[in-house]
Amino acid sequence: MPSKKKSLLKVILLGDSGVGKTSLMNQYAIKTFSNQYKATIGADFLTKEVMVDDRVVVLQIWDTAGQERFRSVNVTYYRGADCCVLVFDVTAPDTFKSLDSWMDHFLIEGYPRHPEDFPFVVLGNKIDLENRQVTTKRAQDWCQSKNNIPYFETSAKDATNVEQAFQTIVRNALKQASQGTDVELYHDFPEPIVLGENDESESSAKRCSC
Ligand code: G3D
Ligand code: MG
Repeated sequence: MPSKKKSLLKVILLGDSGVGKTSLMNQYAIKTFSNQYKATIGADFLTKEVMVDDRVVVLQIWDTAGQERFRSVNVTYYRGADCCVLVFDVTAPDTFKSLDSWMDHFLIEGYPRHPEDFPFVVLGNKIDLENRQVTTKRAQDWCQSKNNIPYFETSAKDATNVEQAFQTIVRNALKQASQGTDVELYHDFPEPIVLGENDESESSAKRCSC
């Protein structure tokens, strides 16, 4: 009989309002890009099942759902995170400058067990737009200065690099979770409750709100 045990990984998206966090999550998990998405209040997450080296990993991708607009991300959002994805908009330099403070906020408020080697991934989003203002080099330099954080340039709109970025996110989250300190890693857990009338997922993505 197949084992019901699965790996549950929690990934959180952080960055200024408008950089494309929700769009990236939707593009990756349910392969849609919609300008119609309306942020809900409170944290919001999607789950997606992915196969990594013959085993099923359930990825919970948490979206701030509007809290970031007021820089008031609830610390419960950070709890138990296995990877923190910092997102900025390559056409908006201020969103790039904010990465430092988002990172600090996570490290201070989130109390990760190993802050010195906690996995971050940086995404420079909206590369489909013409008016880029943050160069690749500038972003890479920043990432290098922060202990070599992996950096991807993405477009949630046309899906450029989204899959590739999430592969790295999953691998790094898995590495973090399997360092022996994450008791959540293997456990039976209930199927997520799907809210809303239309389950858009012919894929394995499901949305929950809390
Ligand atoms: P957020 O969740 O970080 O606040 P959203 O950001 O995902 O809500 O995106 C904010 C706006 O940027 C949305 O447009 C969205 O369609 C757009 N956007 C997100 N990612 C991309 C991208 O890769 N390319 C382009 N061209 N636009 C993107 P609106 O018009 O709804 O504000
Ligand atoms: Mg959003």
